[in-house]
Amino acid sequence: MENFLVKLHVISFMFSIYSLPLTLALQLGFYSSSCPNAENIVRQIVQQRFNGDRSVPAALLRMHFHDCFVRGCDASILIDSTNNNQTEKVAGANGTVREYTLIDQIKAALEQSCRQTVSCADIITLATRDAVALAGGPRYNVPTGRLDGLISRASEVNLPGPSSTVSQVQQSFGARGLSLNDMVVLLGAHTIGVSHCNFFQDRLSNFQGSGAPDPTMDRALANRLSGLCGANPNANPSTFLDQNTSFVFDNEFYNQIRKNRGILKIDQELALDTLSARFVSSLAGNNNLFRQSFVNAMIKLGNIQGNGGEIRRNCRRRN
Ligand code: HEM
Ligand SMILES: *[C@@H]1O[C@H](CO)[C@@H](O)[C@H](O)[C@H]1NC(C)=O
Ligand SMILES: *[C@@H]1O[C@H](CO)[C@@H](O)[C@H](O)[C@H]1NC(C)=O
Ligand SMILES: CC(=O)N[C@H]1CO[C@H](CO)[C@@H](O)[C@@H]1O
Repeated sequence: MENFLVKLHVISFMFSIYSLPLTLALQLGFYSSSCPNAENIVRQIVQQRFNGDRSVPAALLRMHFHDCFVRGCDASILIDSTNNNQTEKVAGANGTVREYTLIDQIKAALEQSCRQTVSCADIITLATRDAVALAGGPRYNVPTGRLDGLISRASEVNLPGPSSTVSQVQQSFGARGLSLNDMVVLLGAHTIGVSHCNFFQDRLSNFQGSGAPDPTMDRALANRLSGLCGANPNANPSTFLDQNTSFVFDNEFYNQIRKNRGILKIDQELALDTLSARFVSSLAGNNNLFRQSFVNAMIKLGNIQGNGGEIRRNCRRRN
């Protein structure tokens, strides 16, 4: 197996010289013969962890997004920094990505059952899929067969920020094969989880030097957040991205932003920018549309190809 993967990597390197991507097509049930229990093992451990902490689905969704947007879905986000390497994990945007130890725990269980067979990139993908269902979102089948990347560099983390415009974010998603519709749907992941004050504090007072809060934020919400963030600025507190059904994976996020109750500037802009407003309004009125579109968009997100070359034994470092 190891030799096979080394050869694949060499072939993939040769191809990359001619800049032809080596496409290893992902498939449903990739591990059904090599590790028949793989998907069950992942699901059980995610379920256990979820039973103790309902915020786990949000953590995994964000991890999956951050992984796939940098070098494709190749678990590059999991590599620990060393003295020589500042890896993706330590880039500012990744500072609050969490649940790395859950991935370690799943990996350890899989290594026990099927040595060096299931990639860390697939673990993130499967665990995220299971977590979405646990939060009340759709259940879906997701293709597997990803390889783990050999490279992880903090300097390559180039994710859109919370103050990006809809058009900037559209470009960033477009560069990865995701449409404007996919983008609006994927940002619906903000129906669960939290943001820390540092990502939205600029909206609460003296927004863009105006001496007042961001006029696109509901006044009562701005006052409340100002109290929250101002009371203990050093602690950088957090608040729910969906202020209504904060733990439920539903389309309520879209209704909230239509009521000027978006927390991040980019979330609020989705409802206001003419590029995205019509998508927001149809998603706000139709939870089934959101669920179905989310599945399609997640599969596209998960298909962003890395150029991974191995199955890591430990998700935190190359073999
Ligand atoms: C323009 C694109 C996006 C921007 C600028 C953005 C920005 C952010 C920011 C600033 C936070 C707060 C992090 C913290 O304070 O800990 C956050 C949280 C989150 N993001 Fe995004 N995000 C984007 C797209 C996405 C996508 C595509 C997904 C998943 C499909 C996603 C899933 C999440 C989740 C679930 C959380 C909550 C994390 C937690 O509770 O730990 N985001 N995002
Ligand atoms: C770490 O740095 C070395 C040399 O700077 C490089 O060869 C190696 O690929 C890096 N490792 C990762 C995981 O990026
Ligand atoms: C919260 O969401 C429910 C539906 O899930 C809705 O009926 C209600 O109006 C919402 N409340 C607020 C304050 O937005
Ligand atoms: C967990 C982690 O590595 N956090 C880092 C995120 O990025 C900031 C800024 O680069 C660092 O200070 C954190 O240590």
